[in-house]
Amino acid sequence: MKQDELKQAVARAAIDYVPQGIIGVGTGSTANFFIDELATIRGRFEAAVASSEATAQRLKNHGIQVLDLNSVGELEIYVDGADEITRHMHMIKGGGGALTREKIVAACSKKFICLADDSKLVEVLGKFPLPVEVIPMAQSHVARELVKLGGQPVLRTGFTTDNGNVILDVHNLAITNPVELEKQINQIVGVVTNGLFAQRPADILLLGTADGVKTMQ
Ligand code: ABF
Repeated sequence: MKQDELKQAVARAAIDYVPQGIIGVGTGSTANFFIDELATIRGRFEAAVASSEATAQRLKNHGIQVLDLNSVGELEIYVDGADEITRHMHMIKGGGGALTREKIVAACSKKFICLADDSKLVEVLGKFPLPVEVIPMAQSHVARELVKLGGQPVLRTGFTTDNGNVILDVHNLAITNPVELEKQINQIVGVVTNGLFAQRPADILLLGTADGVKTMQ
């Protein structure tokens, strides 16, 4: 099966988890498949909260109401993809640059449902460069601090986040303790968020494989 077919299969499987109320919706190509599936059950749920401008636009294009996070209470579910995920449900996210809003919406949700094809399941996180969103004036400072942690930060050129910040993609990190590293990087002054989702891991992983969708929790 092609990767897109696996993404589509997990997106379809995620529909079973959609509650009647308001849904948190992620960003990226897998999340886009999910948005397209949501469009087929419009009316079965109330509205959505988007983790990026791109997601908000795609939802609206399908006629799905998009609400501001500050106008709603806790969400039942947040559905999003990942760049890497382990069996412990720790993830690297942010390849699409939406990590900060993704982490915020995930934090406001009772359940995080991660959609991934099986190429994303890894033993140890870090082969995918870890995205770190940084306030522009702190870019050099944060880069030096990331080098001290053993990484090789590379500025994502020509890219500005929805929040007006820059992204440093950190290569060559051996992420053996994701919970600790997530905290350490967040303590660097000038860092807005890093793409480790370990302190608040996924609750359910819908994994697309050649043998069908596997549910892990
Ligand atoms: C979002 O989309 C991001 O956190 C992650 O970087 C990316 C995954 O992209 P795709 O679904 O296109 O592989 O989930």
